[in-house]
Formats: sequence, C-alpha cells, structure tokens
Amino acid sequence: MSRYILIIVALTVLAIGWYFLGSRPSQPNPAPTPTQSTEVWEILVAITNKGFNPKEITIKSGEVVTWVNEDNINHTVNSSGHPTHLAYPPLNTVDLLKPGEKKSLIFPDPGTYDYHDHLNPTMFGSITVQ
Ligand SMILES: [Cu+2]
Repeated sequence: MSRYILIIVALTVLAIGWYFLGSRPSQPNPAPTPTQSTEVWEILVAITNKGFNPKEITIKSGEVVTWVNEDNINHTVNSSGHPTHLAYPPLNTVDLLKPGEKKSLIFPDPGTYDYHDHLNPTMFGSITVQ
C-alpha cells in the first residue's frame, strides 16, 4: 500500500514540476539586436622618454589616434618636416602635450603621415591610413 502512496507522491511532484517548467517562458527575452554601430576605433600612442610607442601604426580611414604624454616633460606632435611642419598641417593641431595630457586627431583620408616631437626632434612617428 505504501508503495502506491510513494508512486502517487512521485507523480504529483512530477506534475507540479512539469506545470512550473511549462509555465515558464521557454526562452528568455532575446538580447536587443545592436543598432548600427557608431563606434570609432581610437588608437593610443604613448609618448615616453624613449619616444612614441608604437612608433609606426597602420589604421583605417576615419579612425582616431590619441597621443598620451606619459613622460614628465612637455612633448609635441607636429607634422614632418621639421621645422616648417607643412607635410600634413592637421597634425599641428595636436601640438603641445603637457605631462599626463592627451589629444586626438581623426584621419579621414588614406595616406602616410609622418610626425615628430618638435621639442625633441629625434623622436618621430608615422601613421599609415589605409
Ligand atoms: Cu619640428
């Protein structure tokens, strides 16, 4: 007799479990689909007492380069050539970076853009925009 009670209890537990499982939504709400991406890649170039790091980078057009002065003296980012800085004038808008400061520039057009630190003209770098 007790065996039948056990079976009934077991079936009841199964039925209740089935009910709660069945009443749950079968799938969680789907994650929202990402909207059209407006992200812009920002490439970091550190300025240390050893120069620009990385010294040469390759990016895609429309990407942003951010220089961060990690040294404890002033540095600049200026277009080649020294001292006229005429090769790519937009680079001269970056110009002076005090210790800890960072500045960015977007590169909309493919090409190779050489720059240097006007205060330390042995420090130079290059950006290739594809
Ligand atoms: Cu210069």
